[in-house]
Amino acid sequence: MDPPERLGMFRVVCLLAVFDAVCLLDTGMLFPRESSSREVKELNGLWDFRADQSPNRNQGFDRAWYKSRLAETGPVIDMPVPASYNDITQDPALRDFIGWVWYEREVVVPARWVADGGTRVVLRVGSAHYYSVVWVNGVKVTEHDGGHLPFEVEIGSLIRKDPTVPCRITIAVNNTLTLETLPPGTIQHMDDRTKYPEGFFVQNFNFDFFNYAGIHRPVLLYTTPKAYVDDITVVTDFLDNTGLVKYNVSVQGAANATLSVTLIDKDGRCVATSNGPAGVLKVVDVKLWWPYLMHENPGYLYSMEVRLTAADGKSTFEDVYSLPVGIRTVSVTSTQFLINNNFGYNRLITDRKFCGKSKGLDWPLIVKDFNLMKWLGANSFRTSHYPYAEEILQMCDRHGIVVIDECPGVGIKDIRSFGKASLTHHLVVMDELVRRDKNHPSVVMWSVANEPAAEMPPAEFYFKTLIQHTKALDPTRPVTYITASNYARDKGAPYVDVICVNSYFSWYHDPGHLEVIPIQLNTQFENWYGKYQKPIIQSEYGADAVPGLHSDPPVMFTEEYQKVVLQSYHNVFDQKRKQYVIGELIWNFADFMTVQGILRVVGNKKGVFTRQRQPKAAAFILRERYWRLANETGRLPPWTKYPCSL
Ligand code: BDP
Repeated sequence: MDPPERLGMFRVVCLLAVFDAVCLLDTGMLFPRESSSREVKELNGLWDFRADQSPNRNQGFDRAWYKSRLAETGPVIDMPVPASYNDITQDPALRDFIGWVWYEREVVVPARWVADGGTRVVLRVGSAHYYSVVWVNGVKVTEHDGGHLPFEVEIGSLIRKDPTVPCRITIAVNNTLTLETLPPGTIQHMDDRTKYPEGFFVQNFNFDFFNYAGIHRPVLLYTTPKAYVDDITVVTDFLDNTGLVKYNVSVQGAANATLSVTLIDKDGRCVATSNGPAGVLKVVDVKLWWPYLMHENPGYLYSMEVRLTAADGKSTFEDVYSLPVGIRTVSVTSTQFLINNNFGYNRLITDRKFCGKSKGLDWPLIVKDFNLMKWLGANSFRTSHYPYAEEILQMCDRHGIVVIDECPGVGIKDIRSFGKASLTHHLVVMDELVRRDKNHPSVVMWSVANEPAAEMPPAEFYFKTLIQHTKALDPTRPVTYITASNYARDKGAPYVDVICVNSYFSWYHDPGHLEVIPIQLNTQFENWYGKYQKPIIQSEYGADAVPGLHSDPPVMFTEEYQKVVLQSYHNVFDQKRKQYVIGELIWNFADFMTVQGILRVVGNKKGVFTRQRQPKAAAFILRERYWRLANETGRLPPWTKYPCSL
């Protein structure tokens, strides 16, 4: 039975239409997968690398380093891809480098890719921070603005020009942040020669993590036929025990293509079929996608196989793409967040950064972090403060980890970053984010920013536009931003679906006074709910703890203090989760690196795990709590009861 308060505001719209066409991007960005018609060649490994240390950082462009091998125009070092370059050497100048760095690699392209003019060869960069320009054999092929989302370009005709030449890929990446980048920043030149050396400048920004840079996610070549599946959008629903998968497929390279769509379950059985570019697949006895610890079989995925056939008079093309699909619904009421019409209290939410030594995609670390999350009994996280790799979202789909997908809108504090150019770029970033992540069942909400200066007058127009645009892009998911503003002055809050609020009582406010937490946290919740009547997530709370520092009674920076802060917050959550508090996200999953400053001792120490992923005392408090909350649902089979053997 549907609960009466299920207004289903997102569901209703989603039955009417698969996402609206307000997106300004004209192509899809499907994750590159191998199939009978597609091949993938990873270009990960060692690339040649040089940072442009010239005073204006422009020598590489002035001397056209892309025109010949990088090693011919100066010294190069080995640089792993994917990885941040900052911590790879012992050189502080490279760690703190600001400006253009150059990567280059030669690739052997399979002869049949070159020979077959009916094959598209696509060069794809998973992400490079921040601005990238790409050349193939000295010819500029694309550029991309933004540090955490993929971009790609077709290079088939270029490599066919002279098949005897190896394919030389050059990528220049600039990590400079300006008032109009996302996140924003400013460059400050220090011209007082009595204090600073010639040419001294710094990058300023208002966020609390090291501005790691470089090619952070896989670079690869993949093929498709000339006529191909360019994009797929799925929206899912269910009625009783029938699942509904509404789909839309867009095709490029053929005016007329035949499409057949098959939905296959985990055992390889075909459960539904359809034809044509749009339709609804009906799945009898549906197995819904459930979050971890909300069901005994979480993260159930079907596979949707899209098969395209097209002819251009001379040749016939066949393309096959398989998309994992989880069937679930998401809806929000004034007090609840429902997945499949069930209120699970988004409890167990924790927060984390998949960020060890750098920001580069790191499989051992990712798998370790998923194991730690499951050990804790956590079932979700926020991608603070930028989109994570698609590979991580795929893990979330499979393991039933619920995600608030956050764009890189962090540190928007300067009034000049609320201008037209910033907003235009922010809208494009949301387009790119939704285009990339729209089909992940794990993604249940979009977050357009973290702690912007939402009290400033331009914030109202800025966030109204941004949130309405995101809702039009995807009417099936709620939209939020993470606030630290005062409830009475927050200009964007009327437009969000869920209030997400960060607070650090007894840390940044009243440091050392643990006794203020109950009253201040209560007041925080009453004020926000009283004003907006929307469900609330505590999207950050915590305290720094230097591992191994102890004190009883607790003092700041000890493991005991961190424990008591968390416990004091939890006591209030336990009252408020009976009303309208729908989730709790500790800050942070693991310690992480920041810029150097008087508030940070080798990085931010609010992790409940160290950077090496060892638990602090607080991790055991969370584990106890998360499993207890999970058990309270009464929905778990006995073998998951805590304490359990994992
Ligand atoms: C919050 C920010 C987060 C910081 C945290 C802190 O959202 O990025 O790391 O404060 O200071 O306000 O630890």
